[in-house]
Amino acid sequence: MENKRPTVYEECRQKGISRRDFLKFCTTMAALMGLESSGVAQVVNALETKPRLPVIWLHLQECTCCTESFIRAAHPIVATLLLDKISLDYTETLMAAAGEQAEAAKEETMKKYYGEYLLMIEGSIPTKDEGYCCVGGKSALQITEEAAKGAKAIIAWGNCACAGCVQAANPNPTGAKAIHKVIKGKPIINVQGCPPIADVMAGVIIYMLTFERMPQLDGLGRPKMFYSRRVHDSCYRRANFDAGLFVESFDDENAKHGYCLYKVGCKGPSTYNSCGIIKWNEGTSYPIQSGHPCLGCSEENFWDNSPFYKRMPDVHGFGIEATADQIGLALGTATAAGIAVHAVATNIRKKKLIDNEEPESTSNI
Ligand code: SF4
Ligand code: SF3
Ligand code: F3S
Repeated sequence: MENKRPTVYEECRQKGISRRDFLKFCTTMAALMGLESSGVAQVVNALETKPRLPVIWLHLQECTCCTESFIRAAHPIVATLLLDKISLDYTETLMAAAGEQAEAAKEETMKKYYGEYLLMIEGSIPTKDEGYCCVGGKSALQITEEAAKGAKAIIAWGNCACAGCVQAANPNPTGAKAIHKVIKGKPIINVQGCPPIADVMAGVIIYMLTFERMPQLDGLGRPKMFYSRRVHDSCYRRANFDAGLFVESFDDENAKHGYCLYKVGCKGPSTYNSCGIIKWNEGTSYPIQSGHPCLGCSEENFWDNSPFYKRMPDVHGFGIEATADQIGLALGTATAAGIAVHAVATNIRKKKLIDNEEPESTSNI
């Protein structure tokens, strides 16, 4: 019989969070998830009536950037609320316990909440040698398999856990693999980005708590509510792209004017993420707004796909490379044709992703 645990709202109140701030938080979260106004009531109701989710957060081969992002969540109470309320029953970075005590806390959570806890994983699994990334005498693979057994669902944080990130870059010396390549038979959500946006991370957790099911995922396992649009589609420099106004080098006049960064390597046209909409650091900015091209950090193999500061090579399915030159020379038909090709190619690619969506992606967990 489950002990009577306080609801998220009760815990908020105990922490001194006002009803007003609590409601504001619920509204923000519902808006981020793209819910209708009735969705706000569902979020409020869930947080008022349900206890926090038990969580085990594993750190495998990674740099901790996802944790860093998460604890800097935009809404002032997100970090407090989630860090306390989802209860990081086990996370090597943030928990006070260490060594055997920490291992004992993990064992206890796995036993006590068997079948109920969310397993959050930051980092890739090295498969070349068991000695890489050992914790408490166990290999990363062993640790993950053990923790996955009793997990209700797995959230893979960041490009490391979703696709291997920098460790998997050629020549991938540790044989780094994404979680979904190794763990089978469990629902896995890939929350992509290097790191993912804090509010996106929070939104996924709140969604799971509210609806008790997996969010809809795209063909790469990413929640559609945050990854269905290209960075290019919400980019405030897009008008410059369309007008053929490009930065040619980082110190030129065009850069000062805030022209499009496509020619200096921007991967926005092939990258699905919410950066242009949600942004970072309390909605302050994101790479492109800081004058830096999108590196495509929410896509698989982004370290190897192409050099960061060179315009995209002939990425399969995209037809804009040649057009970028033509646009500058002759606006008009070339531009229109290029953009049309671009749009069609992108839609085809996106359609494929949607068609490939795994059936269990909307299932209850
Ligand atoms: Fe924005 Fe990059 Fe697209 Fe240019 S190429 S409009 S900078 S996303
Ligand atoms: Fe990884 Fe790219 Fe940082 Fe989140 S996601 S740990 S490197
Ligand atoms: Fe990553 Fe591009 Fe956003 S580099 S943070 S997906 S703008």
